[in-house]
Amino acid sequence: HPDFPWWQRAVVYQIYPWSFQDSNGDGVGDLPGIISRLDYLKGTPDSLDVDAIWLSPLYPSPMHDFGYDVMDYRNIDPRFGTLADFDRLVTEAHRRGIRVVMDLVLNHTSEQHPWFIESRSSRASSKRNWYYWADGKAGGRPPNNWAARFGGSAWTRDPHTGQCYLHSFLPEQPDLNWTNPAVRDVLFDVVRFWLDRGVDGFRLDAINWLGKDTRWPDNPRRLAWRSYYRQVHRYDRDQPQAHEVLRALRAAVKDRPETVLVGEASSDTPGGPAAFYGTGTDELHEVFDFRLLRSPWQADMFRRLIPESDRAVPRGGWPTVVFSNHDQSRHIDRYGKGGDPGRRGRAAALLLFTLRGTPFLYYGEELGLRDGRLHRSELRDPYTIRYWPWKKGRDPARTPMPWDDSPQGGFTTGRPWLPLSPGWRQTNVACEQQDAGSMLSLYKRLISLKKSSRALTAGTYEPVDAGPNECLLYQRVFQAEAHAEAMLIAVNFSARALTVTLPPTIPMFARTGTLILSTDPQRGEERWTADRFQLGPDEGI
Ligand code: TEU
Repeated sequence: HPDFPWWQRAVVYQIYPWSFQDSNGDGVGDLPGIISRLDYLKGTPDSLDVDAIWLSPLYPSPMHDFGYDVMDYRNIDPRFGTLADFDRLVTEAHRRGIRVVMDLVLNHTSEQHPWFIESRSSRASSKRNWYYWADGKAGGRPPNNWAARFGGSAWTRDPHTGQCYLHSFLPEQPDLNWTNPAVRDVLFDVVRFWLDRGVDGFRLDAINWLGKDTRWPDNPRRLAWRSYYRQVHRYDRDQPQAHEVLRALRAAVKDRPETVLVGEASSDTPGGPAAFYGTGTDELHEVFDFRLLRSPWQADMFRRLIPESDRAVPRGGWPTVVFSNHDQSRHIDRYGKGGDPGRRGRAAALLLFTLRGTPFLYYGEELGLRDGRLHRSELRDPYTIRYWPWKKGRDPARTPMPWDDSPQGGFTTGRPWLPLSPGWRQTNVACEQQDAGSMLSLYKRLISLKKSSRALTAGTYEPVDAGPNECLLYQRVFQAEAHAEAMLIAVNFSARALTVTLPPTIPMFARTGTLILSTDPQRGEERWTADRFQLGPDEGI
């Protein structure tokens, strides 16, 4: 497996720059803060030992969408530091063997980007067609019925010229017109700009939104609870053009074979997000798969969804495993609902590192960090505010990283931009580093296991059909001429103890092996000689 590209062997750690480490006391995380915490991620015996960091957007931004509204693609927001700080981060990360993946927002800019300011200035502007402008219908109605992801119409009328511009997200995030070659040229230059600064790849935001049907047909209606889904998004996402752009982008990074392109797509077309692998080698290297992230904690669901995800990835593409990110409630809270969050969080960790694909961790999950409990007045994200309290929203998952039990968890000497999550006095890095039974210690063991095992990295996923129903059983199997390795994984999705009997199809060597790891901190390494074994409540082995 040394021949596999780095991103197929990597554990990736997502940093939300607002919340990782503040260095200047303004309550907001920053680049010098991140640099000061790199040892936590790699390079010392205490490190987590991740291989790459993905940084949510750092670009200058009015922060309506906390950086996903970009004002300047070639700079760093002063809240986070300077380009010199960024260069230092890349150097320091690389020195420790950490790759750096930038977030890249191609679908839209900020309304305060100079391109949009120019575009909206007049119908005759040279940049008018860098964005989508259309005439509204009679009676002040928008050009069509398209709904924005964050609520309301996807069109906003600009009083200055009387036309409407398209925004798939907030009105402060006008969509770029990708049919315009000038848009492609300038953004592909941005890609080269960051590659020249040493970044190792990009996480491409909302990639299935690039390209629209510019005849502006209405989306077909359907019945749904939430307004955004009261229409089939047939004409405003998943257009052929997105694939065309990705093929061109893949070709543009061909001369830098170490570069990884990871895409975020929330498509409900038949191919789903996996369509953005293209043939497997001509679009994205990796596409996030949110099936498990969106699933309730049920063995039946996981049993059905895992092979679906696995099969969706074409030859040449590589799967991802992701349970949490900055867009939803943390998985310890989601999966933990109606059960023991701590124990279920540990079982989920076992899945994260033993399923086939690159694991993506979201900062803090390795501590078992819980969602913040926020008052209305503390909310910052417009999407969270709009649907509060009917939807939990995104702010609860964006609270500061707790490093120790000093004031504000060592995150800031000032007032943090969001309050810390409850429990941070125990759930913090310093505490958990002292405790062999902590979530952090489990993550470290799993990361080291994943990286030392060919079965876990390069092996196939083989479901094992054996009861009881609440137990998910599978094997990861690696076979090459000189090396054969198999791991059997069992996860108890219930809160009662179970006895599992292995079916005769499991080969003999798996019946007489070693129990390498249990999510139960009390259970140590065991010799394995029988075809049946016990699982404690919520235990994974
Ligand atoms: O999210 C795109 C996306 O699919 C959203 O609909 C997501 O599901 C939503 O945040 C609800 O949970 C990306 C980014 O991850 C998100 O943070 C940005 O706000 C969005 O794009 C716009 O850039």
